[in-house]
Amino acid sequence: MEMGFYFYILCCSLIFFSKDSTAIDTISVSESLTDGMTLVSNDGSFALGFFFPGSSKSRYLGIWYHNHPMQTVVWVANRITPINDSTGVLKIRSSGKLVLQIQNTTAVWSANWTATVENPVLQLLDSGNLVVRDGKRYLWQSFDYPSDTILPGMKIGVDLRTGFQIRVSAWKNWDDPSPADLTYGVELVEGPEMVLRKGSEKLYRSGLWIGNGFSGSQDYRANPFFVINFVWKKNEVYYTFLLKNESVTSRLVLNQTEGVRKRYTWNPETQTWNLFSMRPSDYCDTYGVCGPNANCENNKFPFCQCLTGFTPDWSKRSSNSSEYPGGCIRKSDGMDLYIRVPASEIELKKRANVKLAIILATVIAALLGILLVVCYICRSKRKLKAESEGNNVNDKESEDEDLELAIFGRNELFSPQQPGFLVYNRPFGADSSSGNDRSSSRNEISLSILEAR
Ligand SMILES: *[C@@H]1O[C@H](CO)[C@@H](O)[C@H](O)[C@H]1NC(C)=O
Ligand SMILES: *[C@@H]1O[C@H](CO)[C@@H](O)[C@H](O)[C@H]1NC(C)=O
Ligand SMILES: *[C@@H]1O[C@H](CO)[C@@H](O)[C@H](O)[C@H]1NC(C)=O
Ligand SMILES: *[C@@H]1O[C@H](CO)[C@@H](O)[C@H](O)[C@H]1NC(C)=O
Ligand SMILES: *[C@@H]1O[C@H](CO)[C@@H](O)[C@H](O)[C@H]1NC(C)=O
Ligand SMILES: CC(=O)N[C@H]1CO[C@H](CO)[C@@H](O)[C@@H]1O
Repeated sequence: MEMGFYFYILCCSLIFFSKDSTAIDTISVSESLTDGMTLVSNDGSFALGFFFPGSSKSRYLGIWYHNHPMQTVVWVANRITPINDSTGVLKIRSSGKLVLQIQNTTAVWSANWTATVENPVLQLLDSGNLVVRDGKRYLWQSFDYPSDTILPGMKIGVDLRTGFQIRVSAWKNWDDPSPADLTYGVELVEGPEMVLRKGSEKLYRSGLWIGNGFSGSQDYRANPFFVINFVWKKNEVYYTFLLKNESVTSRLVLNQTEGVRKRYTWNPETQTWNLFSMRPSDYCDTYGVCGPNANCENNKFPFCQCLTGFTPDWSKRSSNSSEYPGGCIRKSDGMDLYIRVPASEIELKKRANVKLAIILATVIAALLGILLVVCYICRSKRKLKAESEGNNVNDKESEDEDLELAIFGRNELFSPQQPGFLVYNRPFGADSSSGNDRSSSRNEISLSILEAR
């Protein structure tokens, strides 16, 4: 009986204390939010109020997690206009305009729009989104003007009709929330992807979206905390993420000092943030770190490995290190073998002359055989020559790769005037019809098979 009574008292007091009796999540036109007051979202997740960042004496209006032991600010209104005293007041005008004033007059920050409004209110939602709404219509939301943090449900992207971009930008430092040059957002250049920039320099790119993750960060796919979504529609392209379990929240934040984008997940048991991921996470995540024609491989040393057939470009070596040259260039020795087949024409006339196709196949096989023999002889000669000159010939692997058989489906050569086959052999430099991507000093044997008209 007594136990029951105490249990009842305990429950009542828990309910009483857990519901902050003064907590409000909405202010209307006649009300205001002064320094010292907070607006708390309905479920108690987030608070809006004035705060001092780090050891700074300046005050800012911001949003932070309400129930966390340490204040983690996720949004700042007056990022570039700090307030020096405690006279800051946030008001919503009858026009719907949001103003942050000091000393009753000077506006240090405002948010406005052109739509006409009837009864606007300011509300802090459970998601951490501060909205001005007129009935059910949202006129303005802080999620459209993020600071350094991406919260679940926030859309980071581009409105393709207006060009309006939503990007996050890091705080200058722990004491100063003004925007630094480290930014993160969607970029559309090579297909939409997430790009982290320091000024104009690309530090990290996610790779393209491949349905359930980005090609550059596949480790995200099967995590227990959140799902990432990347939406590319006619009108908009954006990145967002949603929580799998609301009590295990997650946030993405930029850090200017470290030049990284970090993801944290909340640990409700220890009441601390756990670092989930960091980009760039290692040497190879840094965009373009190896220069052209090279792969970055974290488990190799040096990290930068030239593609097969390429050699380090020592002329562009970084002044810092001999290990990571400024990319790779094509090896100057070697030989390519190309067989150009006007496949479309063969396809078109197949019905007309099946016999010819059979003959062609036979002839191709025969020519291939001859060419292989020729190549073998050439290579043997080259080897002999190299050996006699004392050159390094133990590069067996790349030599094997040099014997490429590339069959081109398009006819880049002149149109045949009469039936027959044409085989010709000439130095690479003499051919202007060859693809520009093959600019090298290699010799090229082109074999063109032309068909009867
Ligand atoms: C706060 O003080 C700094 C330095 O004294 C000044 O530059 C700045 O304009 C002041 N800000 C406001 C909002 O008065
Ligand atoms: C601010 O202005 C209002 C009306 O203009 C006035 O009633 C109020 O006393 C002023 N407050 C301060 C602190 O000056
Ligand atoms: C960025 O990281 C540094 C080093 O870990 C830390 O001291 C600093 O507080 C971080 N900056 C912000 C704005 O959190
Ligand atoms: C959500 O996380 C909390 C805390 O870790 C856990 O107690 C709860 O069971 C989880 N809920 C679901 C549906 O997984
Ligand atoms: C050279 O190395 C130093 C120290 O490792 C680093 O701070 C600097 O940014 C590097 N410079 C270049 C051009 O890579
Ligand atoms: C966010 C926004 O649109 N702010 C505008 C509010 O109105 C003032 C004055 O008309 C503009 O200067 C702001 O750019």
